Amino acid sequence: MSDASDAAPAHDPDPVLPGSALTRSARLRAMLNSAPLEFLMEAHNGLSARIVREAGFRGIWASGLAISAQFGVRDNNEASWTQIVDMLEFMVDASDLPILLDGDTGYGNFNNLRRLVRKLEQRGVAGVCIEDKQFPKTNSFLNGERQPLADIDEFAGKIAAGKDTQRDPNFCIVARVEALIAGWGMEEALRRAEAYRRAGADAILIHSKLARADEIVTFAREWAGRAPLVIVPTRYYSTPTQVFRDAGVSVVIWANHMVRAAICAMQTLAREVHASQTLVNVEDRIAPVGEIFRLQDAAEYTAAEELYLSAASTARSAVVLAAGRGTGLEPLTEVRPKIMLPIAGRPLLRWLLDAFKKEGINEVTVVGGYRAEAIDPAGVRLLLNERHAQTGELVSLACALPGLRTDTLVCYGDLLFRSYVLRDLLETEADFAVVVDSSPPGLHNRTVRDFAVCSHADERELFGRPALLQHVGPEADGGHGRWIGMLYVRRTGLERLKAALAGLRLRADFEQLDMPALLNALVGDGAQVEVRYVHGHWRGVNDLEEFRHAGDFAHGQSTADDVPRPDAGRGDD
Ligand code: SPV
Ligand code: MG
Repeated sequence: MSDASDAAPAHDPDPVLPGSALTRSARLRAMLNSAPLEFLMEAHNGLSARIVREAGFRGIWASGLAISAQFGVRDNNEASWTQIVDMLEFMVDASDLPILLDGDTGYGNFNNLRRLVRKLEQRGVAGVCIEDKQFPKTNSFLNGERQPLADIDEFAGKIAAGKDTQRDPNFCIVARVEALIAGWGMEEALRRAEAYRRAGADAILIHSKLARADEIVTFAREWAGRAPLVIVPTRYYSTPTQVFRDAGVSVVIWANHMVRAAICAMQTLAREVHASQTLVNVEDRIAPVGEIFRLQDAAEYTAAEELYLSAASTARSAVVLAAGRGTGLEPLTEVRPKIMLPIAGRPLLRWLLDAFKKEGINEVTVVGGYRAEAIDPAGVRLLLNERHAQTGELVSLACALPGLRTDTLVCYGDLLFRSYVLRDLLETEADFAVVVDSSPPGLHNRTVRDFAVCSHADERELFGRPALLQHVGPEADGGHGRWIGMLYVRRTGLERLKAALAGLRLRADFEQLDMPALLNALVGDGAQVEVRYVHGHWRGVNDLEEFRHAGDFAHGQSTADDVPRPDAGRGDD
């Protein structure tokens, strides 16, 4: 059987509803056999199948006309039957509704139908409707009266072959009678319908091209409920639906209205955009891109990615803290935050993004605050610490924390550095790692709050013994260097980072706390924070003096060899 769940629950209040434990074929069968009038809506691809389901329909007509039209070909079996079946697979995946395929003539003789039935069952299609014409067919509304009908016995044999082939007892074969369309008259139509019923057809589709439902109603009266009746009121569309109910019809097919609606919408839009050469007039009248994502269930993908991909992921992200105005650069930060200061012709942020990209950090979150509107959002996720004027760095970090899933660099927004500084940091395998500059603190020309006390000093010639951070603070005594404003957190350390931040939140002064407080909390909590020593090769941009030198440094960065010279100190400019 085609669906995984075959058994009907003992008491199903509505066996036709999608999502019920019934298979799709069982639901289609129930629609055909139930007393109330049911409706199938046309769909022609995965997207339209999803839209039909969301509108509340309980079943889908996979129209031959509409599917060939969306391929841009004629309804003359120009699309191959396997192309149709491939499309059905998308439709089955996009919607849990039962699908009745408009299978034309079965794409050949009894043997072609047998293979079709097998393939449809395998793909979860609930049933097929075949019409008593000859392959290759043409649409019934195109010179319908000129079209030759199938031999009645040959067609009955085809139905029997299909019924004998199906494995799922609920798979439905609907026999479509074209005698009225072809002008053979009511008697022939009834004769054929009866022959097809006897051959095993689960329902009869009686087709008419008249603008009134008269011959359908007459047929239904004469037929007298010998098998479920299906109709396609494309031409007699103005007939009140109650007429079909009163006639005892089982299922009405709205056969081509989704593709016609799409054609109309696309023509209007294309003409208008072509004429006006702008999108501004149409944007609000069409589905937002987000609606496409919703219909594609993009959110499920994102969730699955987190579940299955993050463990093996080499993805890296960065959080850039750029909310504060800082002091020392007031004349330059009237209209923009520090991260947008031009350094050698480009905003500081662009230098950072370049450096990140080189190391495969593609997901960058910038937490802005002061003059955040001046931050160029291209290529970054921009978050806002609205209370930046009253709060410290940890409040900004907390804005970005919920979105973090991968290895993450937390970095100040006013940093320039040689690329090896970041590369070496990312090579550490510890959950937490920081960059500490071991060049003499005396060279720093401002009050520094982030001296680093480490387990041991920089042993520049003795590689292999990573130092661990012990404390960061303003006290130079005993310090082994200066933390430059970069913290790398492995994915495996994120929970601990979040816990440390949550712990700090309990402090009354949390809103004023900066990154050193977090580093100290991590260390205090027993986390090993590995130290990567550098000796210069980076710049902060904290005052006019530093700003003036930053341009030269950045220039050197883009042209210089990135390998550090062993004796190069902070004064490498
Ligand atoms: C279809 O939708 O392709 C049909 C119905 O076969 S009709 O076009 O009305 O013949
Ligand atoms: Mg058709």
